[in-house]
Amino acid sequence: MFAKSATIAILAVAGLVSAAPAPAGTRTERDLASRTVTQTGVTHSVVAGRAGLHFDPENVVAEIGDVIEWHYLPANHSVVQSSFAEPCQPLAGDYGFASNFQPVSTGQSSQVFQIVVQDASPLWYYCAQTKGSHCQNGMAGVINQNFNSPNTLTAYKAAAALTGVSIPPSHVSGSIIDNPNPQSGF
Ligand SMILES: *[C@@H]1O[C@H](CO)[C@@H](O)[C@H](O)[C@H]1NC(C)=O
Ligand SMILES: [Cu+2]
Repeated sequence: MFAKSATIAILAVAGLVSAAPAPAGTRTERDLASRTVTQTGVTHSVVAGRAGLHFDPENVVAEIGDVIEWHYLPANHSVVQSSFAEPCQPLAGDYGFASNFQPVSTGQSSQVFQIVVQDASPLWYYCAQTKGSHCQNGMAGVINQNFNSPNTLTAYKAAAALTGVSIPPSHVSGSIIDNPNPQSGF
């Protein structure tokens, strides 16, 4: 966890630095829409690739306005939003959040991926790495699972295991920024 002042500084950077410029006509505004929710100053860190093909923690409970920040361990993971019903593929219309692939040989990635939680509905996501079938092998996570619903992360993973191959997103949506603490261990 970061000191509150550090988190605010990160958010300031996140607001200014968007992902790589996209060609006209592609959709990149989603993270900018985060400015319409009041940010809480709370950041939840998730580590991709800790303990194998796994997000840690894979189940996060967050408030609207919280930041979710993914760090990446070796070897080459990503974070892509999907629906519950269709695991291992981007949200229909491809408008969910999506990071790029972050190849890492040792330590953790020099960049992190951030989104701001916009509403209280569950956010399902997976790693789109096809080499090694990460999503099919359980590399998936959820933010704000409804614990009274049969739509559990366990059920998502079971359905994911039955998909043939993961589908990558067509573009990045969210904030990719320099890792605020690349030397921190996980
Ligand atoms: C990371 O994985 C992606 C998707 O499989 C691939 O296109 C890319 O070449 C990989 N990068 C490295 C450095 O292995
Ligand atoms: Cu992965």
